[in-house]
Amino acid sequence: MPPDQPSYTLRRIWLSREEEAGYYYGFANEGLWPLCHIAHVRPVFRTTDWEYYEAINRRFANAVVAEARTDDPVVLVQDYHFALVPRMVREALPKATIITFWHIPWPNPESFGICPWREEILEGLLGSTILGFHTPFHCKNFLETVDRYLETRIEHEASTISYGGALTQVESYPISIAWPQAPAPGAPEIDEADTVAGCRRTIRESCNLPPGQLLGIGVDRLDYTKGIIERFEAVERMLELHPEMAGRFTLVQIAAPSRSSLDEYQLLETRVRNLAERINTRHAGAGGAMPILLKIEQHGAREVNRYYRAADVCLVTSLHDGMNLVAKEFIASRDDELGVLILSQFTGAARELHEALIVNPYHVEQSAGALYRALTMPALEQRERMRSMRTLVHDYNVFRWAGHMLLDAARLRRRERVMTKIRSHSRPRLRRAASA
Ligand code: ADQ
Repeated sequence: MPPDQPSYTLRRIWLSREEEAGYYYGFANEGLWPLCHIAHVRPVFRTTDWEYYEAINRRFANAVVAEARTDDPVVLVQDYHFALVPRMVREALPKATIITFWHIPWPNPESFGICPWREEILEGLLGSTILGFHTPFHCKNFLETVDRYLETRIEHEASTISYGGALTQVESYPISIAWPQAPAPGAPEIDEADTVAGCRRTIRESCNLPPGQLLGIGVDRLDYTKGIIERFEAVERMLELHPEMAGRFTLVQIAAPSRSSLDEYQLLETRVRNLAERINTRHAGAGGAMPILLKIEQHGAREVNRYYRAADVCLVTSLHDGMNLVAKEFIASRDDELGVLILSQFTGAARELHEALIVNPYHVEQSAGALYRALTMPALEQRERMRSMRTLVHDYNVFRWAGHMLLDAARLRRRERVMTKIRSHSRPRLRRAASA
């Protein structure tokens, strides 16, 4: 991959329909996903799903072991679909350096304790050399969970867990995005349609909105953790408090269908559609411009970027989110240094993007107030905030994220090699001392 410029090999692992239903939709997405997010959706745990989860984790681990060319490879395991893989790989390749990154939040010990296979999940993850989360808070929750349910030695200062003679380093590595490349000197200018002015014009035209329409944008997978209902309610409340905005403001919500074979997600889609319709009926402006334009479909990255650049405000109102990359993509897209980010305090991104308008999405009045403030914010203040956030996202991009994990892994590998050497030097001396 990629086919036109091959630089790495992708090995695909096949699942049957039943395996996909039990392992992916079942244990991972009806069990672990709601378990780790505080969104008040009950996790569902079924023994059959767990059995599929174990079996599929084993299949992936076996594939990794079969691909290994040395007895100490560096293995990167990603996300909650593979909690058991680190231990399984470790058993076959004891000298491997295994980096695991958990992309979603880690809950507190009480919440995690609901999982009937909590010990197995923890033991699985502790097969890792390094276990990464987005925020120090998720690391702290993990350490406390391990402390509650397993017999281990935890060094809080070093953030390490010693279990069964092996050490796991638990660290925070806030993920980010690839900063957009500036055109190379001499390269053709970007299309007019991709300039901020071009995006503002064409997106409004394609949405049948007047040229001066104030535009909000929401981009999410259609997931109950993303706070789409709460976002629509905030729009409605803002229009009630500021009726002069009716017809002048539209929120374009781009929602990618996700996990739609699960009841909870079908229910959410119906609720989202109905609420948008109700708000549009009640608050349509005199000119006919709707407050909410709902597009339940996957868009290309270039098109999403055009929406970001066309918007006056981007709304990220997740009820809980490991990081949230939409917030960072919006910032990266705004080389004009304008536009306002409204950001939920329950995202990992809120730990870094302090110049966003931070809101509690459960508090509809507060979000409505932030939306009005964003729409009336002077350009000077928008610039100050945007400039500061752009510096941060530019500097802490996804390459830094990967680089930090790899540097830590290299440091631990070096330390392990030195310790092995010291042990092999001191063994003969110990034997001599014993025989003397
Ligand atoms: P997600 O829950 O998927 O990721 P997020 O970080 O926002 O959430 O990433 C979503 C990505 O999908 C973004 O790149 C966005 O542009 C894209 N996207 C969303 N809707 C789209 C649409 N309709 N059309 C096209 N693209 C769309 C999980 C965790 C997050 C964590 C990431 C990365 O839940 O908390 O930030 O992993 O670790």
